[in-house]
Amino acid sequence: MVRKYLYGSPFRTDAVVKEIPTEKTVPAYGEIHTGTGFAYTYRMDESDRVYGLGENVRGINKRGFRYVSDCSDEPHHFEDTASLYAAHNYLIVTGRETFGLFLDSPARMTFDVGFTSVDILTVTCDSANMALYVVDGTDPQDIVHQFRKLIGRSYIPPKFAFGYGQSRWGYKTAEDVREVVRQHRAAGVPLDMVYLDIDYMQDFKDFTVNPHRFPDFAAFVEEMKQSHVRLIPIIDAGVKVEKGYSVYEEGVEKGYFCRKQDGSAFVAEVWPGWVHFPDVLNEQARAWFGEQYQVLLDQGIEGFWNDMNEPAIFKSVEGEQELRAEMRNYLETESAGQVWKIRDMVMHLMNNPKDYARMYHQVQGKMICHRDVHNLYGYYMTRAAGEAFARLVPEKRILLFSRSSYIGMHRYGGIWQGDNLSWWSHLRMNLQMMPSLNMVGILYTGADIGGFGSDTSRDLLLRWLALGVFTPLMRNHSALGTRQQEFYRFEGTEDFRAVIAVRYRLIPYLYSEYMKAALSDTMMFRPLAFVYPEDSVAVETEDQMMIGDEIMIAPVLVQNASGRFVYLPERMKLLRLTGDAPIREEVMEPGVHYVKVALNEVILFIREGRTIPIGASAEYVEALDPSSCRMYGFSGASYVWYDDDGTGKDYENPCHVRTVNMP
Ligand code: MIG
Repeated sequence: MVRKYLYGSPFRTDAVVKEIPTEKTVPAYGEIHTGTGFAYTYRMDESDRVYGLGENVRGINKRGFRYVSDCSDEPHHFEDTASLYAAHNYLIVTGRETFGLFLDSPARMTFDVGFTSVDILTVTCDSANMALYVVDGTDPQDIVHQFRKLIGRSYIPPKFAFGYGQSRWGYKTAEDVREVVRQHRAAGVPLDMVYLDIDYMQDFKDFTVNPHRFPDFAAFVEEMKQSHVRLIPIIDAGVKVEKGYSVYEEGVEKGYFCRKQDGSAFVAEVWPGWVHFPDVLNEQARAWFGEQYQVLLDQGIEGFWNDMNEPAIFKSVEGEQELRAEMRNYLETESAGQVWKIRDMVMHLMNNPKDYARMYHQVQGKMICHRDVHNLYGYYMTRAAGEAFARLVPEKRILLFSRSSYIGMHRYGGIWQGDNLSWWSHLRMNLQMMPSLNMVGILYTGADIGGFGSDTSRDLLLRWLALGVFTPLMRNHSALGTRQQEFYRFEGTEDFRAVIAVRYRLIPYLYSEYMKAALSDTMMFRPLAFVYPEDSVAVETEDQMMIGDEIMIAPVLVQNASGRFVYLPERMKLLRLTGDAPIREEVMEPGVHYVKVALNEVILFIREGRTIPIGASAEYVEALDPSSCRMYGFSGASYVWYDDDGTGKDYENPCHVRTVNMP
């Protein structure tokens, strides 16, 4: 049961797809205060656990810390970074009482989950206008299910998107890309996608391709397809200000860029230099921006990643002017030594709230200050693309994922988990974010494998790949200037092949579980706490994960470990997979076990009474042979197996589902 409460006149975010009547009474749980802002307070019982908040730092149980929804470009986030790239204002409280909360406002919001005061949960929002949804249900999984029905079906990517992708900020030319493909094919390492980062563009102009680096782009896209590799270009939020550049000129002419309050252009600097931001909150502008993707679709492109859409700003014209003035003032009045002041001035040029307050949208004839709707920008940019694809290529699934997001965006695309670092703690965070993202409908997701910033190491990359084997988005990506981390940069490349090939052996199961989760509004990645709520050890186990109804994973998350302790809440069968080698199996009793895990090995646990299909690997998704699948697990068990051609949209067709028994 979902109930809706309205305070003031909230901005219509389109997070929710189901119209439900507004309640006249007050919510059953917690208290609400409105004034200049909005505040929700709930007194937590000692036994209460709090889940949700999607893309965020720390554990799966969010209790004991505070988090802020304020979409931010945070390439150096730490354990205490309050805001990442997304705003997912959704919580589940479970314990004495069990309920879900969705606070639908695009304004900045703070979640103090027993941080200031251990048993008080407070959500405060800068704006007093709020649509609040309260979900009653029997348990967290039921609450997620009802919430997911409220916000609509999750995005479904093409099947090739379940393959392995190689990316790096720094691939510049067609030859760079060819080399990546050659290396993978030569070593027999599966590969389905190579990502194009900003250097493929002409001067970082969206929807252009540098003709010197890619002399005949369409032919190159086709050449790659002959090698069964899709190119996935990046699109940035900012459109370069440049006379003669059609996207810029058309946007200006039609008034489709964000402006300042006085109607003049809002100008900011990002990679292309000075840019305008398309006003994706405006319906016409959104349709127009979405149609720009056609240029690349026409050249054979079948997938995109949308970047810098918080939107990230290096500086604005006004910010630069202010800095100059402050600098002059500082140099004239301050004595030397306080260098940090200058540093701070420069730092605050980037992603400055003052700039977000200067920027305006035109929504249904009304000027809306960007500051008040900031958290929607990434969602709406990605929505622009998703809506356009539905019009331009209605029969086709296009791969699409975004950096920034808000609840509702899961209907149009997935996300990657932003600029992480090559840290073991970020490997753990990747795992722990998965179920929280599933709670808000984001199923197609994964993190930059190996870590984006800083230098990775061989064992970190192998362990990260072994987790990435299970995440729908499996992409190795890294930043310019960091250690190169394609598998072939390391010794013992056969170990990498052994791990990545396992992904392809598991695609029949992973794709099936993804599709079932999407089609039935359920989670693919489930915390042990949701599956074994009566088991007090399972409830606190956050470094293992359930995937679908059948398996549990327990990735190695620390350096120099030859294995790890694994907690089994029930009897399970351990499977050890190394490339195409015969799978080694062992039934294990409930309790704690130390399990050795070699660097070239992927382990998983099948629950008692369950079975899953595992096939032979292949060099790319389309070469997978369903007839190579065998059922693994417990004899007599049956599995509901979803499969389709991975391109069409007739998901509901019953011919895609069959029940298979383990002999
Ligand atoms: O300011 O396009 O998160 O994946 O490689 C950095 C360059 C801009 C940020 C993205 C990252 C990408 C990078 N981008």
